[in-house]
Amino acid sequence: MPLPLTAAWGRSLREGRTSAIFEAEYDYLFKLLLIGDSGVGKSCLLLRFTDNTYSENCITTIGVDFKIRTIQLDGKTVKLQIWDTAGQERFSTISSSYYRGAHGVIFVYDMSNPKSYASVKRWLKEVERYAGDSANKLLVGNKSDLVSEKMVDSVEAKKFADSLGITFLETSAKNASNVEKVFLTMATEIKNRIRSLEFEPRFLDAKSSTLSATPHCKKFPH
Ligand SMILES: Nc1nc2c(ncn2[C@@H]2O[C@H](COP(=O)(O)OP(=O)(O)O)[C@@H](O)[C@H]2O)c(=O)[nH]1
Ligand SMILES: [Mg+2]
Repeated sequence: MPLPLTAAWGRSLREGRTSAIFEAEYDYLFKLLLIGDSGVGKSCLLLRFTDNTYSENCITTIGVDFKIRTIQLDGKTVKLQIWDTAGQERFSTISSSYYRGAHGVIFVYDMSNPKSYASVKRWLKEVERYAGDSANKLLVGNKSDLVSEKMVDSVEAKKFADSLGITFLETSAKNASNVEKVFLTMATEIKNRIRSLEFEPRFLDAKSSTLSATPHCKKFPH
């Protein structure tokens, strides 16, 4: 019966569980977060990546926690579960459960808005507090199409990202520039981190509690 099955799948995904029936669908499931000030374009980036659409009013999150897109990476099927806020960032009241179990966090600022760039430091602290320091991070300067309104220097942002040891990319959800690259880079970096853990059995043991908190990152051994 396709309908009840689909409903059950949606419910179990929402509850952070996956039905055994569906496990064969992918090799990896990564939980990614989009974080940053309100208005920087998080929802538009998500919609561009998952639906390849853009509108001036990208409110994706009414009643929806996340969107999914499955990609292929080095012959593996990687399911990206990408969480977007429902606008709570306006009030700095993102629930700690939003961060839980995240494999990767994408920090977004608006290149035409220096305040949103300054806020990244605050969002970094939030993430370190709630998601732990094991999640991969990536810095994104969005709205690169607004060339004449650019207020945040790319060299400065790149230096900041380098100081954190993370990748920096400039995107435009509007004209789709670099949007694929952001998510593919993030997925590749997470996959590489997880693979390096697999080759370090002692480290795996020591970190077993961290790994068990993220049960979906790897469904099948190679
Ligand atoms: N010019 C331009 N505007 C954008 C871009 N991405 C988002 N916007 C606009 O910025 C506003 C806020 O976008 P939204 O995705 O809702 O931001 P969020 O609050 O971070 O989710 C909307 O009016 C979008 O149309 C972009 O790449 N270029
Ligand atoms: Mg939004």
